[in-house]
Amino acid sequence: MVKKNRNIKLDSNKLLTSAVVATGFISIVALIDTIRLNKNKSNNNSVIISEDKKEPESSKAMSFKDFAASLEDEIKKSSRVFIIGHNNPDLDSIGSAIGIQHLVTSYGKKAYIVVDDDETKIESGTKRIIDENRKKYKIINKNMFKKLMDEEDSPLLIMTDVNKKDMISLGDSLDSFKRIFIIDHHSTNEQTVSTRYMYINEDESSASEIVSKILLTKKIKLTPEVANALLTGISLDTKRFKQNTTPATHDVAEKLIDKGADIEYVNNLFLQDFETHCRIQNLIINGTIIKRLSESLLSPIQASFTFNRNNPLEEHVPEDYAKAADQMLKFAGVDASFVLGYISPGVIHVSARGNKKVNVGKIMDEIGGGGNAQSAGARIETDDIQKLEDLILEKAMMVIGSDEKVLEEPQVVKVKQLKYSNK
Ligand SMILES: [Mn+2]
Repeated sequence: MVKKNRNIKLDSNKLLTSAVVATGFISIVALIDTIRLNKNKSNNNSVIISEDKKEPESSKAMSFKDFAASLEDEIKKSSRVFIIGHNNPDLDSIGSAIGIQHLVTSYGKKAYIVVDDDETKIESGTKRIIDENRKKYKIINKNMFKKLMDEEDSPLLIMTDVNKKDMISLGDSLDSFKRIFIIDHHSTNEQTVSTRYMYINEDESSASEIVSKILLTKKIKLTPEVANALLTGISLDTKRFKQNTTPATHDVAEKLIDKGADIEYVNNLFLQDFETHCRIQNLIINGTIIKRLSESLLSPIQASFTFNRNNPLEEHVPEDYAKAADQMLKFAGVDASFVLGYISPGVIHVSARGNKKVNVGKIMDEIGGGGNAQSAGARIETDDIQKLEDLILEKAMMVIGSDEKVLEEPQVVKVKQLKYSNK
């Protein structure tokens, strides 16, 4: 899911600075879209078990069945189980956590889901699930978690939709767990929590699909609510069954519907609220320019560059930029979209999307971000958004120019301002 982006200081004198600050930000682009940045396919399709604490990747495989069996054994040995998804939870993170909560409680054990994020910043569908189910699924914050941990001798931790230390908010408490299970579909790196019990399979659509399979294999009776939560997670990470799906994904979805998942409920969670829609449209309309990056007459390459030019310092949540970039790519003639904006004073978030003609991952790499060919992002420290846009344009032309002749001066098309009158 996530590549840790290097956090670059944009020096006004030296734009191409390579001052890579080691303490990076995490690309929220990836979190929001749950796009697997720099996806390195694992070389096996099943469980990764690591005995070597330093190199979780160098691992050997174990069958899904054995993993599920170990999970069951360890849950049964525990009195309390804590479940945690990634920071800035999305529907897959919370959906899979709810599925695991259901698994644990069906063995007669207590399970708590830890969510310690600023609730005002949680994406609306996820927030709705949390609000509606806080009591039912024992969703607790970090303070409550610490209290419960103090009473516990040998707690069990289950991480879902995440495998990295820097993406969960347990801090030092992580060291208190002697037993940690990881259920995930994202690549691993040096931040990956070391444990014997990892099921990390990048070929799975979502953590919710994996959890559904565990529940179905164990023949755990599902409630319609749990089936809903799981189907929602799968829907998010497959972009509503448009990507990352296998026949097994559809099979699981069918079974969840059979257990009472309601498609209408799931669809409703994906509806955008009006306010968010207006913020995104405002961002697009107030500052998109479309620039031609290559001269080719038959198939010119064009990119849209968006930031709020009327109010460049305006701050948004990162998902606004990601959604705006998604939208801009849908217009005819746009082969790549770059949306820039502040997320806090002096910190700009960039969301980049490309079609098959433009590898935006390479372009974001050039400015210190990361991502895959079609979806990428960056976090840059700068107070000069215009300069950053110029830099992205320059890098975009450079990346494209590697096999195309580029225009000396990009063609600039300003999106017309809509004017309303009271007449
Ligand atoms: Mn996921």
